[in-house]
Amino acid sequence: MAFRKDFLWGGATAANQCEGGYDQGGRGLANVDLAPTGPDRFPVIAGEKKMFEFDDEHFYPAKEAIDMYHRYKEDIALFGEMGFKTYRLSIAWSRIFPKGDETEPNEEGLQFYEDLFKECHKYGIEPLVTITHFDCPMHLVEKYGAWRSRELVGFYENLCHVIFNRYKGLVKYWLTFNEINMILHAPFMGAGLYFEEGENKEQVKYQAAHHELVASAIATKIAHEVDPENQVGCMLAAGANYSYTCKPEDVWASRKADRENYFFIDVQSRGEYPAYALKEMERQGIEIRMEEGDLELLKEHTVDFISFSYYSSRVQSTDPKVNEQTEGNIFASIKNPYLEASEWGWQIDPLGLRITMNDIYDRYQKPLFIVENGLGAIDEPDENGYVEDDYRIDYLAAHIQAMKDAVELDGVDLMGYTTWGCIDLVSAGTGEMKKRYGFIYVDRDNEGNGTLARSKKKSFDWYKKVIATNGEDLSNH
Ligand code: P53
Repeated sequence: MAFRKDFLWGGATAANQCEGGYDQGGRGLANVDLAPTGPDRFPVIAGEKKMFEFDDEHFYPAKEAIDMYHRYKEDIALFGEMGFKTYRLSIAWSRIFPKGDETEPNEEGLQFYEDLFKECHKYGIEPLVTITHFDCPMHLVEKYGAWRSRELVGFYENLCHVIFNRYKGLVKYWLTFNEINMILHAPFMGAGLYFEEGENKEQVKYQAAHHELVASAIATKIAHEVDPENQVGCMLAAGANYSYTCKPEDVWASRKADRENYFFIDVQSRGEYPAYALKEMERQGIEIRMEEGDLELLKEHTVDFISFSYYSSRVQSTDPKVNEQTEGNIFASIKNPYLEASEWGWQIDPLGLRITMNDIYDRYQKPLFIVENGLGAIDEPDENGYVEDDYRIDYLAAHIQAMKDAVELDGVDLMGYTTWGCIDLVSAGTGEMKKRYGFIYVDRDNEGNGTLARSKKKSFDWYKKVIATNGEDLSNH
């Protein structure tokens, strides 16, 4: 048997992409609510276009999303039917602290997640909780400039105190920041950063990153103090960088691109700013303001496991003639001529998952957890909402096989696997509903029309079988 007996199979979602109910239960407004669909989405999530309130010209898909706020019981029952061992979800910070800087939490928000976690346990599903999945209360954005301000560390610490105590015994797996490296690529979505004219963006991003890294270490400390059973992970948007050729300059460029992302995990897992990053910051004139005790916190409270998302590998080249890019503006890279791509231009590379797992395991030697993987595709349901999604089954089977190889043939220690968007939800990159990842179809379109009814796709029963056989049977029949 390749996988551990207690291997954590499941699926993953994020609050802002599925809950909706953006103004219900006392919830405050968050950065993620204000990302519209359409051409303005990228400038907004990149912190280039200011959108601090809703306007009439745009559609904001997170407001209602797939209404999981009201339908979570039905959805968790379906996860239970598939045999999920775990369900990765995120807490919406602004449900617990609507403004972010209050001293007392919002009881209604706390109760909502308590009920949800209890619902999971009814089906033997262990919640895996992302403390922040791209969300930051808008009040913190407007009053403090979000994570550029040191004060956010204290507000995050309060949040952690409250949730670790309240959910003790209900939750034991925690992730501090979803795709912490996203701060470099989509800083408003990743960390609430909006840039003012003339600001040194790199300086702001790395200062904000320092605050998140310290906050992550403090969260790990508190989690362990509140309950020694708690296990805390970091979370990286992963995907190995390949060199386009064997030209040493290309190889070096791909190493540098890897380091840009590993930087965060180097701090969270090894507990120190890596030498290469200190040198690079020095060259770029970036100065990180630290407080006394920061370096000790980072060193003493490293993560228990490394989690990551994997959708694709990436390619680097130094040759200006090699410039054909993949689609997708957040993580665009050079096109790999050996790979096929999804309808959204994300290149499909199962072996790249095995390579990425080995890279990460070699580097940190801690248990790994794949907390996102999957295919965003256009589904065509029949009149009963059934989708024959063999393309999704093929994608997942190939990636699970690669992950099996990493475990069985390479000895990588893997705790679990949660596919992204186990139920169709709003795309983070584009805001579309049309880009679907789920085993469960949701009747809703890009403009917000539809009944929100849930129905099983072909992949539903397939994944159920994969889980029942602990990954031994990946066949599609
Ligand atoms: P969507 C880009 C590249 C890698 C991971 O993405 C990314 C993104 C954002 O587009 O984000 C993660 O929805 C993220 C999820 C997101 C998922 O990947 O654009 O953690 O919130 O939905 C898939 O297809």
